[in-house]
Amino acid sequence: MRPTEPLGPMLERFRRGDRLALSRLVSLVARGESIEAILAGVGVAATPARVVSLTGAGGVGKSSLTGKLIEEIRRQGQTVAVLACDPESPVSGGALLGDRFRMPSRPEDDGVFIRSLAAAGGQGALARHVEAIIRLMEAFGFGVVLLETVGAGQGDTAVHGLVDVLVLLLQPETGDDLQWEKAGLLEVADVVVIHKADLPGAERVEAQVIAGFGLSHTEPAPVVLRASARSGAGVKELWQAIAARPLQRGGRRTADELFRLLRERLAARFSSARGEAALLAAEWDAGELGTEEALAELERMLVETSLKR
Ligand SMILES: Nc1nc2c(ncn2[C@@H]2O[C@H](COP(=O)(O)OP(=O)(O)OP(=O)(O)O)[C@@H](O)[C@H]2O)c(=O)[nH]1
Ligand SMILES: [Mg+2]
Repeated sequence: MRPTEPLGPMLERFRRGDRLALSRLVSLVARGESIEAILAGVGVAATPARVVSLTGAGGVGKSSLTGKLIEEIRRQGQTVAVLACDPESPVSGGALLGDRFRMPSRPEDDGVFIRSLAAAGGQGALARHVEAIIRLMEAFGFGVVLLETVGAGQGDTAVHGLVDVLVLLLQPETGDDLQWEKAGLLEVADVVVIHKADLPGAERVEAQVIAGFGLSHTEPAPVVLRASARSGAGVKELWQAIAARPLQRGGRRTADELFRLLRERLAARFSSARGEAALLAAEWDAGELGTEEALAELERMLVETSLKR
């Protein structure tokens, strides 16, 4: 094993604003090492950062738009840390190649810090590390933390609980509107961006999204706007919309969101169930047991196991 630098001096350098120390601490946290000791050492930020997630399907333009947002945020005189959270992609040298290409990396600008994170140890682990890494960024003094996340996975749901403003990116003509609705993301988004607005069909998607919101009554109402990283249109407006949201860590909450999480958890528990539940499922599968009967029985098991705890 590589000899590791002692934590004490590294924390000291972090507190003096040394970016190399910041980078090293991020690596330590991402590997899950002594998170508590590190966080105790960096302390709590005097001013909380505005933590924003950009979420959307692969290829919707999250990295490109993040690049544009970085420029806008810097124009407004604020500093920004970007964390690209990608549970799937292989990591090379601590950076996802694709993201490096599309985001401006500007070593000369101390106001920008870009880092890609992968999920060693699963998505739940990623979310836990991201929470700690956000705290590192805040303690270092960044005014804005942008998270790029891929969307509807369970790990992402956990990440959403860590942000103040959730931005959902959709694009014209891919038919993913339904997917987002199913994932409950449209409901929890603070800002919905119809991205690649230079392509045909953006207005139609925007109208659909707005019509969908007509049915819900969340406060404050989500913002829907069109933007294009390619032309730069809408980027300023997007940042204004993000900056105008109240700082609310954990973001918009709805009862539906909670029930959706419960459904996910139950599905996971039962899909790995052994014994009684698995037997029951097999009987249902074989047609020996009706659906109502099977559900009632599962419900009974659930209540019994929770009473036993
Ligand atoms: N027409 C158009 N294409 C865009 C725009 N922004 C990005 N693209 C293209 O969309 C593709 C994906 O862009 P990325 O920024 O990598 O998208 P991403 O969501 O970060 O992708 P992943 O990180 O792989 O999930 C690239 O080929 C971009 O050139 C835009 O505003 N208009
Ligand atoms: Mg990307």
